[in-house]
Amino acid sequence: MKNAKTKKPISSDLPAFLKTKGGETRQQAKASETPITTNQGLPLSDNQNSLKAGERGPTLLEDFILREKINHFDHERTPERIVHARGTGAHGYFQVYHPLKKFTKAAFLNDPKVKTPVFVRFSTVAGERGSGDLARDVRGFAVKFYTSEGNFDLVGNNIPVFFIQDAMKFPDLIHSVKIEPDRGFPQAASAHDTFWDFISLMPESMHMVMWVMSDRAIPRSLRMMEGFGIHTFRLINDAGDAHFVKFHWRPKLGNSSVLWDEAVKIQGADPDFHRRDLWDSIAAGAFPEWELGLQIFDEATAEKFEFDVLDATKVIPEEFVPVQMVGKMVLDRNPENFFAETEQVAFCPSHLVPGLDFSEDPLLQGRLFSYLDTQMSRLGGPNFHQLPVNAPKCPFHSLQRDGIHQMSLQKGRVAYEPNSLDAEGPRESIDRGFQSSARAVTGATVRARPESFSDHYSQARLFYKSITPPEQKHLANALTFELGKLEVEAIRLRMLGHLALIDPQLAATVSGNLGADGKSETIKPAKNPIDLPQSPALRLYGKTKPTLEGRKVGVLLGAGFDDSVKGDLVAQIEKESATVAVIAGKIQGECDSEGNLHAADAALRASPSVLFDAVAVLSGPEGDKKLASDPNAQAFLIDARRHCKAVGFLGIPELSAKVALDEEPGVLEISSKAAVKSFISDARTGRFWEREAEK
Ligand code: HDE
Repeated sequence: MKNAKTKKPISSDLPAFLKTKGGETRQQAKASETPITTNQGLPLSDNQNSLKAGERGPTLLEDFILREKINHFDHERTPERIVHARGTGAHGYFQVYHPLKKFTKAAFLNDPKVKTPVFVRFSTVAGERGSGDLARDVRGFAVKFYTSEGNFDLVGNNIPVFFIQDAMKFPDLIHSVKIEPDRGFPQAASAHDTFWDFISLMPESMHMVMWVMSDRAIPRSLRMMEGFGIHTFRLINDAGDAHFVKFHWRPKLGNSSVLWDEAVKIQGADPDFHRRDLWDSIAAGAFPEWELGLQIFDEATAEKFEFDVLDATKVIPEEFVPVQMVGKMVLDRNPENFFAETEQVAFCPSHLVPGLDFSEDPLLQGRLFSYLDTQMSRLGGPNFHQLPVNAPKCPFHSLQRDGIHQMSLQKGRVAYEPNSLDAEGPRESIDRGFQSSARAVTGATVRARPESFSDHYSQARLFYKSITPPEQKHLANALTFELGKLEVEAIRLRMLGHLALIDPQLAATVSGNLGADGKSETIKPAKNPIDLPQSPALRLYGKTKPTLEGRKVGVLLGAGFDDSVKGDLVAQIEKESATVAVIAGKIQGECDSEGNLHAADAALRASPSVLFDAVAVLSGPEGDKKLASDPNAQAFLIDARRHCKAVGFLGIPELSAKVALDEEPGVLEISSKAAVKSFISDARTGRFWEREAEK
C-alpha cells in the first residue's frame, strides 16, 4: 500500500543524551543546531524540569519558562466554527479550459494558461471538531480561489439545495440539529427529536431532507463527491451584461457513497476515514480532481422555470439548463500545518471578484453578513485576512489600519483618501474596480415570502422518483432509522404526513417499517405538488463510474497462501490505479505456501472490510482453519457480502462454509489468471445491488 511519506524517526543519528539522576530523557542540540528557545528567543538549558525549591520541593512562581509554556498551551485552541466545525483541507489549483469572455470578465475564468491557486476545505455540518467523519450529514465544499484580482470564495456543499429559504431561519435550523442544549447530545446526528420537530414544521425543508436521507449524505470519499454553489449567482461581462449562473463541481473519480451499516462501522474502525483518505491520496501523488460546471441562463429562461431561481431549496434540472464544463481543479498539496491552514482558513461568500455578482436569494444575502462576522470572533479580530492562508496572492492595500493582531507594519502618515500628501497611496479605479451589476429594485419594504417560493413538495417528489431503486430503498431505511429514534410520536406522525405528500409509496414503506400505518397526520400543503419529468442527472449511482481508480482493495492473507496468485492480484489492482492493503492476522505479516513471510499493511483486527471497496481472501489449508475460527475473518466476508462488494477468494473452503460463501454475482473463486481478471472487472463495477438482503 502506498502511503504518506513520513520522515524516518531519528535512530542512529540521535542527538547526544545527557545522563540524568531521575532517568528522564534529555536530548541535546548539536553544536550546529539552534537550541530550543522561549517565544522571546531565550535558549533553554532544560526543557524537562520546572524550577523547584529543592529537587523534591514546591515549584517556584518565578519559573517564567514554565509559565510561558503552559500559558501558550492553555490558549492553543480558538473557538470552533459554529457549523462545519470538523473539516479537512488541501491546496491545489484551478484552470479554465476556454475563455468565458462572453459571460464574465473574471480574469481567472478567461486565461487557460493560468493556474489559479486554491485552498479547499471539506467539512461536516452538525458535529463538533472532534466528531467522526461518517456522520449522516451534508458535506461542506468550500473553495478559496486566490485570483489575480483578489480572493473569490465559493462556499458550497455536496448537496445542491438547502433546508431553508431565508437566512432568518438559519440559527433555528442549526440549534435544532446540534446537540440538545440541556443534555449535550446527540453528537453529529440528526436522528433526534429537536431536529425532526423543527423540520416537520418547515415544509420548505422537504426537498433537502430527501437528499440528506439519501446516500449522498454518507460519501465514500471526499474525492468522490460533487459540490454545488447552491444559490443562483450572476456572471458579468465587459459590457456589464448579466447572466444567472449555478456552480457545480464534478469529481473525476465519479460519485460514490457507502451504506449506512458501513458508515456506522467505519465510524468505529476509523473515525478519520475521510480525512485520512484525502491526505493519503495526495501524499501518494493520486491527486483528486474535479471539473467546474456552470449552468448559465438568462432572465427569460428563469421566467419560464416552474420555480423561483432565488429559492435555494430548488434545483434547476440539468435536463432544463445543461451543465457546461469550463475548467478543472486539482488538489495536489497537503497542508503543512492543520491549525494554521485548515483551521484558520476563513471563507466568506462576500469575497467576490469583478465579473461575478450575487443574486437576491435571501439565504445568500444573509450569508454575506454572517461569515465576516463569525471570523471576527473565531479568529479574534478584523485582521484575519493577513493570516497566510487567507491573504490574497495579489497585491492588496486598503487604508484600514491597526486592530487586534495587526501583523503588517503600516507605514506613512496618510491613512485616508482622497489626499494630496501621498501620491503613491491606494486609489479607486473605475475601469478595474469591482462593480455591482445594475439591478432595478422596486417594492415597499416588507417581511414576506413570495408566492413563487411556496411549492415545497414537487421537487422532493422529483428527487425521489428520479433516483435508482437501491437509492430509494436506502432513503426509506434512513428515514426509518431517524424517525425510529424519536421519543415523541407526534413528530413522527407529522413527518409521515409530509412523506405522503412527497410520494405515497415512500410514506407507506416508512410508516410500515415504523408500525404506524394509518396514523400519519394530514398535512395541508401551501401549494399542491405537481409531477415533473424525471431528472436522471439527480441519481447518485447513475454517476458512479465503473472504475477502480482511486479505490482501495483489501487482500486478506491466511497462512500458506499461493504467492503467485497474490502477486498477480496485487499487480492487476495496481494497474487500475487502485491501492492494495495487505491484511494478515498479525501485523508482522503472513507466510505463503513456501514459508516466505509477506509484510502486511494492516492487522485483521484493525481492518474490517468496511474500509475497502472490494476484498479478496487468499489462504492455504493451515490458514483456512485459523481464519474459519476467527470472528474477525468471518465478519470480514459477511460484511463484504452484505455490503454488495466484489469478493474474490481462494483456498478457504472451511471459512467459506462457516459464512456460507458461494459464488454469486460479484463473488468468485480466483483460481486462474482469467478469474483474477473477472474479479478486477467486478471490483470496477463496485456494488452488486441484486445481492442486497436488506429490505
Ligand atoms: Fe454556512 N456558515 N451559513 N452555509 N457554511 C459557516 O462560517 C451561515 C449555508 C457553508 O470550511 C460559518 O466560517 C448562515 C449554505 C460551508 O470554513 C457561519 C447561513 C451553505 C461552511 C455560517 C448559512 C453553507 C460554512 C461557520 C444561512 C451552502 C464551512 C464558520 C443564511 C451553500 C466553511 C464560518 C469552512 C460555515 C453561516 C447557510 C456552506 C456561521 C447564516 C446555504 C461550506 O458563518
